[in-house]
Amino acid sequence: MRTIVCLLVGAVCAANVAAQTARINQDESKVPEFTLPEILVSESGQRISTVEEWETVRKPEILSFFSENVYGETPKERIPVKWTVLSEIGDALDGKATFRQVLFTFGNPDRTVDAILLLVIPNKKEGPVPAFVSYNFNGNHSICDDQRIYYPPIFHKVKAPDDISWERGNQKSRWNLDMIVDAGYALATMCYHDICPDNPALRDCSIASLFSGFNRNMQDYNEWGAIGAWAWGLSRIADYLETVDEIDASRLAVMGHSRQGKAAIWAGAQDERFKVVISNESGCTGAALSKRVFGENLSWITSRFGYWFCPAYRQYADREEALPYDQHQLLAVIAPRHLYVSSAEEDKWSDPKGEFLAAYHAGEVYELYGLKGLADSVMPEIHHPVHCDVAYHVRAGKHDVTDYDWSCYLDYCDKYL
Ligand code: GTR
Repeated sequence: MRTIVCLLVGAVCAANVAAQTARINQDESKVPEFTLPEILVSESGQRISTVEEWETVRKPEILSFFSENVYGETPKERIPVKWTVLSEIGDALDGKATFRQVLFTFGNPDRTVDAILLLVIPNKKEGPVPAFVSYNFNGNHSICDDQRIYYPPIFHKVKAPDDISWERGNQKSRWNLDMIVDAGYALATMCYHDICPDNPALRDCSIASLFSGFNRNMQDYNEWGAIGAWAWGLSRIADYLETVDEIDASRLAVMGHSRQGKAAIWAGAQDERFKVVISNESGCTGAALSKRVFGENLSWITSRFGYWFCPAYRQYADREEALPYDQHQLLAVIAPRHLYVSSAEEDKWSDPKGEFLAAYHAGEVYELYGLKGLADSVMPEIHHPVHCDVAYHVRAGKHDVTDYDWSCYLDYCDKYL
């Protein structure tokens, strides 16, 4: 009997997935006609033509839409944090770098959440260095082979027993530490599950649980989801970096891949300490325009990953045409700080063209500041990065972070950070 029920449930789930997959469009000729919401016209119809109008009228409107309807409101309450240096490894990367591992203990003694930051600092430097702030997916120990890197505190709760991607060094191809350090940059990285496990059943272990009025089941319309919590955590890393002598905290770049690209954009939109915001293939509800309904769409993302967003966001599932805002407006909020959007040719799920177009249209606000957006509305060719104040590249290959991506980010940061 039990087997039959399981089989039936399995068949229904598979049918649902198949039905949803069928609704995923990856054919450019089937992109619906749409009008892109105006960046420079306010809700009351006022045309925005100065930086002052932008900053006082339009930018706050855009930020409130995204916080009330998409990612949820970031609580203002201050959560106490204690930083404890766990280890200092001066001879990392063949003596080129220092690895400092810092335990962040959030909360009060009766209820805490732990996270470990790995700070990679170049040993050769003349003064404080700029830093990339970026989460890793599978633990600090997955970004390089060094045996001395600790596993994340949340490790045993989130790791599936047979998941080899959690092995030491397993994700090192995404983190060319030599390249970053040789270019004179530090890297501050943390496992994103430490801040908020990417599993709604573990919401009790996330930093969200430390705030007063914590709601385990996320019933409030505007309550922040996991992306909001991850973005909050990126800002807490920035708080710490402001106290580190070797880091120039006026030169921080926040970078994220995929779901972490979404979090990096949301963090960059809210926290002006991030001077460069880099979205690596962030796709749906990241850099890509939702109204194109190409690749991952709102029905899919809110049913699979509803807990990333506030409950209000579901009202737009299958109703992209009803969205009063789109992602180009969120990207524009980052101006006049620097913005880099990148795509991978084979990553249709993330809609490379939609990512490019959002970055292109965000340029309107950069121009208001006298800066340069992407000049051409036609996507550049593969491996032809465009580095204006807004930057974009598309590379060959799949959804991933590669040395090519990093080399482009480093070139861009050398110029603008
Ligand atoms: C996918 C999800 C995307 C993207 C990606 C990732 O399954 O549909 O929105 O975030 O995961 O984070 O790797």
